[in-house]
Amino acid sequence: MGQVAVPGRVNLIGEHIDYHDLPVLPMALGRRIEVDWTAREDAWVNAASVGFEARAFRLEAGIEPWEAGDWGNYVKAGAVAAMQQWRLTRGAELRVRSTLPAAAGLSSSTALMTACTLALLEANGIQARFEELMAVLPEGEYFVGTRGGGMDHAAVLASREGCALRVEFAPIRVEPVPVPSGWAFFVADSGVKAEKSAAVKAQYNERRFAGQRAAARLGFAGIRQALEKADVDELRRMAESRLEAMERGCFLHVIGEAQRVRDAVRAMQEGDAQRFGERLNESHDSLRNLLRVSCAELDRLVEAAVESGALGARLTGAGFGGAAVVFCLEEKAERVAEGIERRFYGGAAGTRLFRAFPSAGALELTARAGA
Ligand code: NG1
Repeated sequence: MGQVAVPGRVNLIGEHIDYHDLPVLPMALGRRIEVDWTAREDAWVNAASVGFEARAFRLEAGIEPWEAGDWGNYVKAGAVAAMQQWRLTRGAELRVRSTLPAAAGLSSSTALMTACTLALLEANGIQARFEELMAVLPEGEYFVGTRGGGMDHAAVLASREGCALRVEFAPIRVEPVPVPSGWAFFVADSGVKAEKSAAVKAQYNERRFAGQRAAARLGFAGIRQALEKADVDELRRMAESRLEAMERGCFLHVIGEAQRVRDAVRAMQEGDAQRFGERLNESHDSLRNLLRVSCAELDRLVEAAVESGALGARLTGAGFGGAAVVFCLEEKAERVAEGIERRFYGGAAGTRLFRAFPSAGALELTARAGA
């Protein structure tokens, strides 16, 4: 018997660039998914979660997903990911609990999948290292249909309390960046569900492939390689003259966002709140105008936050609904929250607006539990 806990995450900056292997800056939340596990003698996995129908399957080669949108697919995805790298001989009883809202851009699906992977590994007596997990988890998510990047898995596993996490890809490398005291973050739900298992999936994948095609058309192996080989202004000129609208928008967003992440990390290290906020605002503009993944409600929410005294605000996660991340100084936090409630929610926001404190990832939580 045992328990694993995997938090959700909020991405501070670096949106839709992880799948181009460019660095991002998320942080883990205090809200999490917990899975109690009991190992079984046979290969069956029985998964239960309050409010959902129980699911059961066997650990064997060629596991097939249930219908699209079925919560059990994340449990299967967790199992499939683990089986890529390790031999699992025992199934488990899994009981899932969550304080993390679903489809709000907070990585609840990644947290669930990752928690199931960790629970099944523990039930089999296997201790996995971060790099080993990162080699299978992002790909495992493809089981539910999203060709995502590795940001969410890295953030929910390796975040440290009090820090944001700078994540580099290929090879994977993480660096905790302490959040200066006096800085405050909120997560605000737009109320528009961003169900990645449904129609949004195709739109997300389309952005990814358009970016790759853009790089290829300009003669580069990828956007990261383009940034390594050419200067940004030169790339902008090439994009303007040689790419059609969709590819151009995706390409320009990605190269701009990569620069903003670099500057935002420096601003955080230097405690420059004004500059950090500006990069967040620019990121939202780019997601809305170039990548086109925002929606009217998210735009209104971001505007309400800035009008209420936030230094920066932007949609967070894949977009198409979900949540915004709001950044302000601690001394203004109460006023900003009140302003957002009045301007956007038209009264008390309830659970739709909450403070996001930089929290520990699953690995730190496990280490603490074992200490
Ligand atoms: P969300 O939708 O917030 O889980 C998705 C991807 C990320 C990243 C962001 C956009 C998955 C599991 N997550 O995040 O890797 O690409 O969109 O920055 O695919």
